[in-house]
Amino acid sequence: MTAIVSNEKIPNNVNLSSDKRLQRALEQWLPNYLGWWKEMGPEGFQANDVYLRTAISVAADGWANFDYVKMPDYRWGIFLEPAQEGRKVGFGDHADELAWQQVPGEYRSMLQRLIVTQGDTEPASVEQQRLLGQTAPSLYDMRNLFQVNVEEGRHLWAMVYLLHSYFGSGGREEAESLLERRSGNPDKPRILGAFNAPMTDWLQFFMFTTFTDRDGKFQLLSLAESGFDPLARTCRFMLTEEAHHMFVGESGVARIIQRTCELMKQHPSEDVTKLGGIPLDMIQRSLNMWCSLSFDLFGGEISSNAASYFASGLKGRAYEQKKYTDHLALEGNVEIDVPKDGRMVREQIPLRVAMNEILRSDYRDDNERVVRRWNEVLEENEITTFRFKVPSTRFHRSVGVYAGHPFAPDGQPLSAAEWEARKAEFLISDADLAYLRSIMTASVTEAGKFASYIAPPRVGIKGRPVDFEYVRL
Ligand code: BYC
Ligand code: FE
Ligand code: FE
Repeated sequence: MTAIVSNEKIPNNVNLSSDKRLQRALEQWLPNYLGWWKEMGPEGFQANDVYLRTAISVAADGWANFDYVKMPDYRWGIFLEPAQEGRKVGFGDHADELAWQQVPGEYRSMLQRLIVTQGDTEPASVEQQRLLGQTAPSLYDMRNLFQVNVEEGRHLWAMVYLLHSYFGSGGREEAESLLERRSGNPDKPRILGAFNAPMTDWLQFFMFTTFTDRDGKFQLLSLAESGFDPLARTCRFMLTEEAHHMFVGESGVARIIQRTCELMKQHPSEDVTKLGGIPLDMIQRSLNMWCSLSFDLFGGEISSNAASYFASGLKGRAYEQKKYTDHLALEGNVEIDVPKDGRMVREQIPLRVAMNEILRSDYRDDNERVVRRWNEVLEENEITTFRFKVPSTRFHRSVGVYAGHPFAPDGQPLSAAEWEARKAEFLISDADLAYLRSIMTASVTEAGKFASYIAPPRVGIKGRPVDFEYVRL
């Protein structure tokens, strides 16, 4: 195992050329992947040069390679973190046994299902974002979108490598299906809810990369603990890419907030929509939408699936080794409020069955930190009349114990009639989306220029100036 990535047709650090059958199988999957990318990847920009980073090594400085690339020529590859000698299963019923280098037979279908679910989200997000290049607020932002897109494509490769290597013909079939489902298509939808939701504009894109990519962070953290070693190592490398996706989202929203504040100060009596800005309450409604859709991605609060994943050593908690001492989780409970007969009843959920809730709760804390930083932008601009808030995990849920029970963003129960009457106050509405479309009709293509609703970033990419030509049109 080396940290350096080979220069083969499929770049890799897994010594792919030593396994000719696997190499051939992946080389056969490659044109199908490229077919999918050309059909469902960024529409209209396949022939343009984009200033992208490509991984050339899994070492900490492995991201040093920045250059112009046409997206279909991006070197999608297979990169695993180096193996740790003698690594043990870190939790569950097999704790302290040697980590598995092959799929444990009894857990085959469970493990395959986890990998397929993870893999399915990656192309789904590319599909959701495929038209956004046509309305980018700047070349800098357009480049960031494409960087995220090619890396999500690589995440698909990461999961397809596992399916092809370890799951035989069943795995190969699943790898094909990953290219056949389509985000939002009622006949062949993507597996998880949020990955079928439309993403029609850049505010939704920045919220998605803030909140939904952050679900990616937490799911990858828990799979990085897996006793199935190839999965753990794959996910650890994916996490390095995920950090950039969340940066794109968080900084994108921060720049929109900054711009809104500037417009509010320049014209204190004006509605910012008259000036082409995005009102703070509209930003909050988009936050509420993507944060709640993303809470659903953690699954039910009470989940026997999650208990099985933990018991079998396949999926741990985030930072399982670093943060916990009891890796069996056979004792103790998590308390949650469950709606029953019109009121909330406090229930004790045994730890293993509550694993989804534990991960969601860590995720929620991370969201709180992000929203605090967005509020600092308001503070720096001396805006005292508004603060952003993370909605309650009860709010707008379609999965788990709160599904079908209306709650306000602060967690207060509502009647069905109150929900209907106030929905447009809580969640991004058709009217909001129509307004956003009206201020995002075309891309801003002059280097260094930015759309009316967003402030420029403080610095460019990899030492390049903000007015660098990040995409050659
Ligand atoms: N939508 O026991 P339950 C990323 C299903 S994001 C639709 O409550 P479980 C990325 C569930 O499948 C990270 N269905 O949940 C981000 C089950 O179905 P069955 C993606 C849902 O199984 C941005 C039933 O409901 N990675 O990487 O413990 C851009 C009851 O399930 C949903 C992963 O998700 C939903 N939201 O947990 C690009 C990791 N939630 O059995 C990429 C792998 C639940 O009744 N996946 N269901 O047919 C998992 O670990 C688990 O499958 C889940 C669900 C956490 C998603
Ligand atoms: Fe991803
Ligand atoms: Fe991502």
